Amino acid sequence: MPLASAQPQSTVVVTITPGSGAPSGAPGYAPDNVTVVIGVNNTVVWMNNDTVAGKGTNHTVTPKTQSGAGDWPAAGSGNMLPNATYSFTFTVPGTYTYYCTYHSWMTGTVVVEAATTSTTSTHTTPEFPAASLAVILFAVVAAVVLAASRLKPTRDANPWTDATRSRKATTGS
Ligand SMILES: [Cu+2]
Repeated sequence: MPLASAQPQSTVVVTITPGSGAPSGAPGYAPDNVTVVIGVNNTVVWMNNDTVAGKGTNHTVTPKTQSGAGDWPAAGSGNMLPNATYSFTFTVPGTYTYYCTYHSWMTGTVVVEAATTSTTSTHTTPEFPAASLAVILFAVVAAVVLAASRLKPTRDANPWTDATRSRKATTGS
């Protein structure tokens, strides 16, 4: 079981194309070259779509070379009947090549790249607090403005102020 952080968010689909059982159908895998990123799309699904005229052809997805500490089991897919699917989740960065044991002209490559930390943590996290901070700031300013405008007429209509003003006027004359 791979680590939780190595779990992909999406899969990459490689199709075994109709007619790939003949040399003219090379390389037979479409796309025959894929690059995946661990934690993003590091599960590759191969689909045997070679079902021409309802009969179809068996194929395999068999590891040929793996760089570094590649952990792709040598058996690969084993025999794949028409419409069969096979998937493998790559958890070790490196370059992997594979082929079909029945048809030597069928070859493909998977390049596995290490997880980039910026995609999950550095990029998305700061944007949310910044946005909510702006909303909070706007709400505070709006509340202060609203409160100030409500206080004003109340102070003007204060009877105490009016009384003081009229008393002053009386003593003045
Ligand atoms: Cu084949």
